Amino acid sequence: MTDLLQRIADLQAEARTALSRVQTLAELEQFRNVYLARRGKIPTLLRTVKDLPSDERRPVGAAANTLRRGLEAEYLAARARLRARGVRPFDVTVPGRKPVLGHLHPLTIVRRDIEEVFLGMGFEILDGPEVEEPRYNFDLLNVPLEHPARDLMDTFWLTDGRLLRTHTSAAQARVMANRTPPFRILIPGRVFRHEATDATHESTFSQFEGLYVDEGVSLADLKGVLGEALQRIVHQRVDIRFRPSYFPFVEPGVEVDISCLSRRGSHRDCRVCKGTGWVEILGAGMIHPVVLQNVAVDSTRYRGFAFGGSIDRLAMLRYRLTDIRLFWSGDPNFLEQF
Ligand code: FA5
Repeated sequence: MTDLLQRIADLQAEARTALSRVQTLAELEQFRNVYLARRGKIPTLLRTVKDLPSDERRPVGAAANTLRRGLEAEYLAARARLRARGVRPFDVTVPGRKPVLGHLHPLTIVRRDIEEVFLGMGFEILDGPEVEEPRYNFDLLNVPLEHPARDLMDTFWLTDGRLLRTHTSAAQARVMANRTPPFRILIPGRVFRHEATDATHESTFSQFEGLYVDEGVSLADLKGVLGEALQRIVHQRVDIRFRPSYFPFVEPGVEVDISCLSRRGSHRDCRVCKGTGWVEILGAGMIHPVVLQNVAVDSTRYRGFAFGGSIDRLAMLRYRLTDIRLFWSGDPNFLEQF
């Protein structure tokens, strides 16, 4: 037993000498590895205590434990000392650290630009709720319950019978019901569709809805206003194409495409225009007389046009992006580029 107690005393002397030579935190860690870590000399010694005859176990175990606790305390004190030494006094001549500044999301930049362009054309900017009643999303827009056009959209339904609006057109009836013509209104906002995503489709995206109601408004006004506005929003010369289309709340209806900007020359493998050279940006048309009657606008006197476009797709064209899903990816490498 005296042999073992002597070994413990020797180990203590050895460890103290080693600790007194430590100059840096790295050396201190080395010390801990040699003496105190799980495979270090002291825990290894402690593990042998259980194999000793019972009368030796207690005194040897007590001595080894006292050694371990003492060295651990010395190790912690040495660590605190070395760390404190690493702290330099405050140096007023060191250049300050530049704080990272936040910035607007690209969709916000483009939404504000769209608002700016339409404000310049005499439009008023309004808002509508994202959680909507089917009445505004469908019924008042001439899309009754059993109408197959409801299948045109995949809807996120809430358990209380309401829904996440599938288009900003949901706000049309809300705002028109509270106005007397003439009026020009723009309603930007988020919309939600329960559909598979790809390079040009998201389940959450942003639209801007426009309404222009006055006496004598015609399809020519629609073409003029949209043609001018889109050029200004995309910030460059683009070709614009109007195609006949169908929406139950307009008659006639059109879809508007912009020439694809994501590639110069060949669009053969382009994910944005899928080889066609055109990107669909919005749906539009002359407001259906039934919709005007639904909101108590005299459809014999007033006519109007409406349009609903994708802010995300305009932003894709503006910044030449090839995947709409980047906007909501939350990827800082993407967002820092704006
Ligand atoms: C509508 O949402 C109609 N409310 C537009 C409208 C308003 C027509 C007023 C007539 C009068 P549509 O589902 O086609 O229509 O969507 C409008 C535009 O949003 C499309 O042209 C397209 O550019 C964009 N879009 C449609 N689905 C998605 C999607 N999943 N992700 C991103 N953009 C989309």
